[in-house]
Amino acid sequence: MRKRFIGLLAAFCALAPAQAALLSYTFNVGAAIPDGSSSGYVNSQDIGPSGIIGDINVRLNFSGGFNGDLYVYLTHGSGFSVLLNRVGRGSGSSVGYGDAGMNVTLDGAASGDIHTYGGNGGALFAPSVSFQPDGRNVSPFTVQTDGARSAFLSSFNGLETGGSWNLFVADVVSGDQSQLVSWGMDIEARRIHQGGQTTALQPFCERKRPVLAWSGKVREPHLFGGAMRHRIKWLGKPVNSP
Ligand SMILES: [Ca+2]
Repeated sequence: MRKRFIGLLAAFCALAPAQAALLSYTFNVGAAIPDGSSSGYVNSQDIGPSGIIGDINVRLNFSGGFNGDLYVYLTHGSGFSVLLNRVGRGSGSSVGYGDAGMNVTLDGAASGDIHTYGGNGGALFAPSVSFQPDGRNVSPFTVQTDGARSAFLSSFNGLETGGSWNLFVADVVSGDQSQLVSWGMDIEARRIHQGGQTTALQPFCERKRPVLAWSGKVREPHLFGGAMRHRIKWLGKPVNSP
C-alpha cells in the first residue's frame, strides 16, 4: 500500500509542472582589472534573503584586454565555481585566446565549454550567448584544455540566495588590461521568502528523499500519514519554514 502511494507520488512529481521564481541581479561595476597581478580584484555584492537556489546562471561583461589572461571565480557561502580559467589555454596555445572583452552568460546547461569557445570575439558579444563555465579548478598558470572540470555553478544549488557574493577577477599576464563592465546573476529559486513567509513552489518534488524516508525511520509515529496530509496542505500555499 505504502509503495503504491509513493509510486503515485512519484508519478505526480513527474507530471507536475516545474515552478520556480526567477531572481535577476545586475551589478554595474566599471573597474579596471590590475594587469599582470594574481592578487586580482574582488567585487562583492550583498543581497537579501529571497529564496533557495535551484539553478543559477552568471553573466559576465568585460571590455578590452586579452581574454586568455583572465582567471575568474565566484564564491557564496560554501559555493565555489570557476567561471573563466584562461580561455583557450592548452596544448595548442600557452597564452589562450587574444580577443578583447566578452559579454556572455555562463550556464551549466549550455552546450559548449567557454574554455574552447574558439577565439572568435564576436561569438561572445551578447548576453544571450551562453556557454558552460570553465570549471577547471587548477592554477591559471598550469591550466590545460583537457584538464578536469569540477567547479561548476551547481555548487550553489540548495544554498540561500541571501548574503555576500564575491566575484574574483585576475589578469595574470602582463600586457593588455581588461575592464569589468558589469556582471549579474539569474537565479531560479525553488522557494521564495516574502513578507516573513516562505512559499514552497515545489513542495513534493524537491523533497523526494524525505518522502521516501517515511518508511519507519522517522521520529514521529504518525509522520507518514500526518506529514503527508500536512504537506498536501502546503501545495502552493505559504509555509513558515523551509
Ligand atoms: Ca593582461
